[in-house]
Amino acid sequence: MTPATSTHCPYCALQCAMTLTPDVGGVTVAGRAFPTNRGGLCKKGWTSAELLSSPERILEPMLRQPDGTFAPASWEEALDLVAGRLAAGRAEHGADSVGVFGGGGLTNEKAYQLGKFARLALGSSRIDYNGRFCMSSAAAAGNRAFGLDRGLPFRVEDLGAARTILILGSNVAQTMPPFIAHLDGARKAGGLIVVDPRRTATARLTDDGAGMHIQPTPGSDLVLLLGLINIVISERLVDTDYVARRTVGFDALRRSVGRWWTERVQEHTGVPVWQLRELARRLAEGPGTYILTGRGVEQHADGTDTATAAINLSLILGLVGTEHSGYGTLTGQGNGQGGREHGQKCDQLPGYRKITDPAARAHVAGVWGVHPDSLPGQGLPAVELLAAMGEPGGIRCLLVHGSNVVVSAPNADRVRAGIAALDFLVVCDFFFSETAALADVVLPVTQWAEEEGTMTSLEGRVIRRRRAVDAPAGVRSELWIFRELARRLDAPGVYSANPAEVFDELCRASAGGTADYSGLSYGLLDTDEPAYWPYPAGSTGTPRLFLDRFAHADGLARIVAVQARSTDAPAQVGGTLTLITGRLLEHYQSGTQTRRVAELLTARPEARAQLHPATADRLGIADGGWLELSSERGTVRCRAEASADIRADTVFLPFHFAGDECANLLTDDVTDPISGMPEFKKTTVRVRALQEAGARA
Ligand SMILES: Nc1nc2c(c(=O)[nH]1)N[C@H]1C(S)=C(S)[C@@H](COP(=O)(O)OP(=O)(O)OC[C@H]3O[C@@H](n4cnc5c(=O)[nH]c(N)nc54)[C@H](O)[C@@H]3O)O[C@H]1N2
Ligand SMILES: Nc1nc2c(c(=O)[nH]1)N[C@H]1C(S)=C(S)[C@@H](COP(=O)(O)OP(=O)(O)OC[C@H]3O[C@@H](n4cnc5c(=O)[nH]c(N)nc54)[C@H](O)[C@@H]3O)O[C@H]1N2
Ligand code: SF4
Ligand SMILES: [Mo]
Repeated sequence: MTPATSTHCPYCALQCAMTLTPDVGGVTVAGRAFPTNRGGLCKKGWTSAELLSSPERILEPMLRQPDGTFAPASWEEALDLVAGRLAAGRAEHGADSVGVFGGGGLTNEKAYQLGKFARLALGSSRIDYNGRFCMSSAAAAGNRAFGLDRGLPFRVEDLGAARTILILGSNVAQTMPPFIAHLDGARKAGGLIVVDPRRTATARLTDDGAGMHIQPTPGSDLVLLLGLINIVISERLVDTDYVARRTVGFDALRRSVGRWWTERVQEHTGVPVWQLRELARRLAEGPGTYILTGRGVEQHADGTDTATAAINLSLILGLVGTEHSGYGTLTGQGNGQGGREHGQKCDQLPGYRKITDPAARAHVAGVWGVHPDSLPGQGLPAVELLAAMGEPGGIRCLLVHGSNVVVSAPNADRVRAGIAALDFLVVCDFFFSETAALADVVLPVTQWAEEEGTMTSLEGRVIRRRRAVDAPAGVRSELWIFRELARRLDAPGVYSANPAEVFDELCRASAGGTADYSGLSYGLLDTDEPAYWPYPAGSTGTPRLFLDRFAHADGLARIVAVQARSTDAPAQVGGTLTLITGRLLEHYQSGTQTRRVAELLTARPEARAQLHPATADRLGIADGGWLELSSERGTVRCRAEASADIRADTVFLPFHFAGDECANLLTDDVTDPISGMPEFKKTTVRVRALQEAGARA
């Protein structure tokens, strides 16, 4: 009998533990006991192994032909072509004409090697990744306040003992289903509070006992939080001892929130005054209070300030860095946490170091065996990187590893136009994603169960993802591809294709940095002992952060007073609504993977725009009927789903679909000035009914 392999799910940051057992019919998936999932998996996890043997899998390098079709090629031929074109592009237009786009699904080893490959082998500063769309606002806020960004600075299990949990803009019941078991304690105590413009599956969990669902206008969370801070201060609910001992900046905060009196907050957010007061009172009841944020409040042009306001509220209540309370953000992608630590961000070197810091450059250059001056400087954040495609002095060649940007980046039409203007696009993927379909070269890579690696979960725990099956003969690991390309490019430095060796190097490169992994090794991780970073050599890791001090030099947290910039809610007149975009249980991200799983596609074959029955009636749109949404950027046509679960001024569209149904045809590429996060969660759209015949004409 083939032995079972203990590993983790390929998808989200909960990194549910699973066992994979190969047999004649394929690979059997079973849930495995682990603190985050307690043996549970969601539908995506259960069906994940089907993709290993998908008939749509790319099994050979594919080269675009003069007639526009793809033809298979040998690895020699494909790699020679890619290296030749990259070298020529660099020689003619400079190293920064080559861009690299990474992903938060890559293992730590791949993310690390991608950053090194971009800086050393290509000599380009222009690398960034899809985590810019995902975690950047919360990460920026965490760095600013605490001096360190680890999504949850405590263990997921700690939530079990909470009496009150405030979830701001996250639908965990659909985005991380096994996570909701950790909310049981708060639910039983009547203390689960969910803030979401939609009555989601997560909001419904507040129905037990005395939980609360608060349904604000989209994008008004910053005002809501400023109002709550004002109540906490004026009703003397502040933990003054904690604020004095552990923070700086309270006075400026107090001065800044005075104008957000409750009636004014009600007017801007639509949240009644009584709910605001009740919410503030409950949060201050402690101990056992946690505040969690998700993409709903972070994916806005003021996302960093909104996350900062949530942190300020947590700090004045004395929640952060204690054994029984906390603040955290729910990281999304499988390696969303590790993916933001090892150097695929444009401003970053491994160990969560700043690329502009001379000491960091010297350390990392030492590990890489090059002179610090040979490392490029800071590059462009993701949205700017994509906008630079085809621009003068911009990107002419692009390598994509682990993202489907023509579906998932904002202002999709502009991204498509940018790609069309490139000289050369290389995509590494397992499938012809909508982005791979536009490439000049597609390099087929190994899937999660076919390679060794490590991932860092939403709680900062480094885990081993183990190989369970052999890869098909024609595909290669990304580490192998980096090595082969680096060799062809005569690159300085060593590029091992062995994940354990790359991990050892990553650990050395991270030593002394914020995200220090230097005490870790495959040997240690193979014991499955919990390993939370920072894990410096000689330590046993850090399950709970900030218990004694924050990561700023003086050990104190920064309360940073922030203001709401635009407080005018868009006018809801005629057919104008506020579009919010997000997720369905069955699909993952741009859908490249889950739209290829029959069970998931059958359950959710298409995008449906969720809108309130009263709004649908007013606009003459039938439940299940066709409608058109249009913004200044583009137009989407899809069917309607009438539901009283959404505010009447709001429409929701999932972003998992392509073609006419691609939500990002509508979104704008305006970004948060601090984090570079696009505004996925607030777009003004006009909505109108379509005759069925006209829909697809
Ligand atoms: N099924 C599934 N699970 C996933 C993923 C997936 O694609 N599919 N992706 C993973 C990844 S990468 C991520 S980042 C996470 C994301 O996980 P979540 O943050 O839970 O996901 P979203 O659906 O993007 O947004 C959450 C909620 O925000 C609400 N929202 C929208 N606008 C606002 C607003 O202005 N204010 C407030 N308060 N709420 C608002 C939406 O109604 C939505 O219910 O999920 C991870 N898990
Ligand atoms: N409108 C709207 N847009 C959004 C969001 C939203 O809420 N609303 N959410 C944003 C968020 S939070 C995120 S995280 C992004 C995600 O969106 P994307 O960045 O597009 O992420 P995926 O769809 O997971 O794309 C991963 C691609 O890489 C492939 N892949 C998976 N693993 C690997 C690997 O190890 N190596 C390589 N080479 N390829 C791999 C998959 O097959 C897939 O084609 O979308 C963002 N876009
Ligand atoms: S919750 Fe996330 S990690 Fe767990 S099975 Fe589902 S997709 Fe996989
Ligand atoms: Mo994400």
